[in-house]
Amino acid sequence: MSGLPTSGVWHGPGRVNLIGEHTDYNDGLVLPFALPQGITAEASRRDDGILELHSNGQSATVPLDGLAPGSVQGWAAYAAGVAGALREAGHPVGGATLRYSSDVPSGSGLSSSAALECVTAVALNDMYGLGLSAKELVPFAQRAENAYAGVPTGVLDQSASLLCTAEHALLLDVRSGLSSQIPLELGGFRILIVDTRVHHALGDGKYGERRAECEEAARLLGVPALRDVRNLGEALGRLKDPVLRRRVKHVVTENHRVEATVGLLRAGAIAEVGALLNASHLSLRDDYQVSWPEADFTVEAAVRAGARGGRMVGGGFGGSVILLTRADTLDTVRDAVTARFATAGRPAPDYLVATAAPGARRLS
Ligand code: GAF
Repeated sequence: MSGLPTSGVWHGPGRVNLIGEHTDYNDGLVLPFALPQGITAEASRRDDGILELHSNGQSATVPLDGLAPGSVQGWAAYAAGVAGALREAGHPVGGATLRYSSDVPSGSGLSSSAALECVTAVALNDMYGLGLSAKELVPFAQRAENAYAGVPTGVLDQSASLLCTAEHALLLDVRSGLSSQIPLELGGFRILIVDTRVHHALGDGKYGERRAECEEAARLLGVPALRDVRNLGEALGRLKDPVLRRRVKHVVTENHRVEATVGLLRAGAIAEVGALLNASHLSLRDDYQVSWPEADFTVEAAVRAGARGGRMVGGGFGGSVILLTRADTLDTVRDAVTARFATAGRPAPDYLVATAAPGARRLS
């Protein structure tokens, strides 16, 4: 145990996905970046086999013996699940006390759950000297979410929280697991996050329904995943179900939009990314059908007020929108969106100017 930190402070960031939505579980491409906002854990190791978790005035005491999928409920399952997944794989994780504090709102589509998993993963990895790399921690955080919390997500959020670096977006090819860091040079532009304050939950069935539709379409097309569709026109011609045709169209075109965005970022052409964000939003609204009214009118009002583009982020049915806008039109765009919410009789949204921050790590 010598040389290992037995206590300290760790941080797991939330994320926004610049583009590449609902592509991860189709073996495709995603392009997220980590936010400075996230979950911080004050943690200390203890050797009595107990995980003691504290967050937001709530506490959970989890005996590690007997920890299994389904044995812990609610928010604590996301954290305890990481310890459970590590132990299942034979990693010698004993007890710990973790006190979490968060500045990323839950249900806002900014991945507070992945932040919770990933801060727990890095803290346990360091305190127990497991020697796992950030990339090696990703499947444990994902298993916590899928098996222990029972939410059937892909790997986007955990990869973003663990693998992102400051001032870069992470281009991840989910099938190969290969990733590259793409400089996110905004120049005179800003990315504004609009939390529409419509609560989103991935466990409510609609997310799982989309996944099942994609799997069914891939099966009918005879490909391992929708990532493998080479000729969209031909694939659409072979599918009879109009719903499945829409889902396929979104996934195939969204993967291309990720590649196009990366090309534009590499060319220093951030302004041109706006059109791809708009196209992604329309595809998520009309073909994937996961948008919600507040997201739609946010993008419309922002573009009318001068934003270059915008789109809903995350699983959908609530959460946040990102807008790409010139720094000198930020206030105009924000005011136009706020006014649009008032016209619709909705409570004003919350705003955050996004910057690309480092992934999960020890702070002290
Ligand atoms: C949620 C999921 F957790 C991700 O895995 C991803 O599928 C995303 O929705 C949609 O792109 O954030």
